Amino acid sequence: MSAFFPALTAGADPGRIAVRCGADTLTYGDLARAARALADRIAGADRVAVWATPGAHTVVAVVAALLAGVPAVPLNPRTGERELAHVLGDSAPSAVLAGPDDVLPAGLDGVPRTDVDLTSAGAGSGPVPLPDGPDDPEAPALVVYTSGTTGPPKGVLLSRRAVAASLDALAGAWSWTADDVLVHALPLFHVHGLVLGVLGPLRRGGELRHLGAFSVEGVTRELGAGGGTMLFGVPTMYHRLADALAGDPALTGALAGARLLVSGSAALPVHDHERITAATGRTVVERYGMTETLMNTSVLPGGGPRPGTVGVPLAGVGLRLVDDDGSVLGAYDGETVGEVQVRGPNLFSGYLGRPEATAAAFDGDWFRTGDMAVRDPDGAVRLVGRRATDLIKSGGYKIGAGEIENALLDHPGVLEAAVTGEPDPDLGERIVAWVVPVDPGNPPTDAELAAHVAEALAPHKRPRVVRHLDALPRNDMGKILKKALPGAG
Ligand code: MCA
Ligand code: AMP
Repeated sequence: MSAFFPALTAGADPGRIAVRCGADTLTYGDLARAARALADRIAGADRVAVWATPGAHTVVAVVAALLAGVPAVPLNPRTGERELAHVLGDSAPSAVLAGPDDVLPAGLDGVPRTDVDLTSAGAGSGPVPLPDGPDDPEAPALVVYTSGTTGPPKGVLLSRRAVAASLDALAGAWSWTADDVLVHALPLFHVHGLVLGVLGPLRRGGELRHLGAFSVEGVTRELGAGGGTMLFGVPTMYHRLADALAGDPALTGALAGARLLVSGSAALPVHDHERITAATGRTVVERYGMTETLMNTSVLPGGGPRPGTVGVPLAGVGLRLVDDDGSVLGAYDGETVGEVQVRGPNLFSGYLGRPEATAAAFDGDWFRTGDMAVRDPDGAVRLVGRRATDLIKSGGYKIGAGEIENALLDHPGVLEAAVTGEPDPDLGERIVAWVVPVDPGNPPTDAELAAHVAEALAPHKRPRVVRHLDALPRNDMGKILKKALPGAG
């Protein structure tokens, strides 16, 4: 019996498709058998890392960890050396779960490997007795790493309660059921792709089609003839779909035929909303969330298009706007700006090993999101900016300027470095590195600096633009004045 995944239980139809990723197809019966076998092998571990490639092995690994009650730490399979060392040192997993063909980097040499065996899926057809993890809903299910403004990423502890509450609130808002076939190509080491995109359909008893990598053709195929009913994506993906719509009737038909198109992780520009609606007649529904809070708000499907807003608080979520002086703002006037604070069963349990950072993130039981917003007269939340300018959202990934600056300063050719984000039509924001070279006559090339950051941290954190300066603008105290960078601010 699994209360977390009712569709994996003995009474549910084991022949129903749970997951299709590339060549791998798993029914609920297959998934139950493969996850059960793996859960038995990891039972009793304190924590396991998951080499989160975009495929069926990751799905089985995370389901097994939930069944065994062992917190899972998803790892970006493209993570660079420095970031991987940090995550492993911080989370101390007792094993790493990986596909049998995955080649793991040297940084994982000290962590025992457990292969995820999909073939155990085929070893039977009867009902599988399943463990259901701990009874305690507060037990951690996942530790997901997220960037802050300074320093290395922090591990966000997500309980079984938070994951279940957020998924069930979304199911209510979106009428998400076992009949839905969810299509997406999101990475499986962040909340969007893993919690919403994998645990979401499995908790409903529906189907997941993961594309492996995003492509217009893949979306067209799986949403169209493939029978997909829902699409999840970040704005960069919807921007690329909007670009492709004009000459592509098959894509137009596929999007028009979907029951629900959902965008999140960053703002979808109104222009892209409009292009998609004009071509397909469908409105893209935006929802607003955060690693620490899971999902907070959503536009309600069928309520009319609301480009530029992220909708209303989901069931169980308390949301308020707070002024700089700490006073609560009650105006629903579409003008009064305050920081978004949220509370509810969707919230995380704390940052792993960082009680001070956890305490600083809360005002009583309200979590300070750092997002600035207004409320429209109908209660819809309109995000207007972020409190911290040192957080960059690129391709839907949250990236701290400080972590890139530290990586750049490790390069022998870099004397000083500052990192900013600037608007980008495809990525939302692109990462710009401002660099003072050690030797102005022989500065490191842009490609060298991009590769250096990609190898230390992750490819999506690499600077897309490098600008050379003789010196960084600083105030009397020596602090870098990013707003004084040429053309910035
Ligand atoms: C290029 N590449 C490199 C380098 N240059 N690799 C190493 N070193 C270099 N110097 C490689 C990349 O690894 C990649 O390989 C390819 O070149 C293209 O890279 P890039 O241009 O960075 O990526 P892209 O193809 O443009 O990706 C766009 C994307 C991606 C698909 C939209 O940004 C994406 O998946 N975003 C999703 C982010 C997300 O899920 N955020 C959720 C967190 P290859 O082609 O082989 O891959 S937010 C969240 O969870 C909250 C709760 C929420 O609200 O959702
Ligand atoms: P992350 O910490 O990576 O989970 O990213 C969370 C942040 O993404 C939020 O604090 C917001 O700034 C941003 N975000 C998520 N969804 C949306 C959305 N629909 N519109 C605008 N920003 C969003």
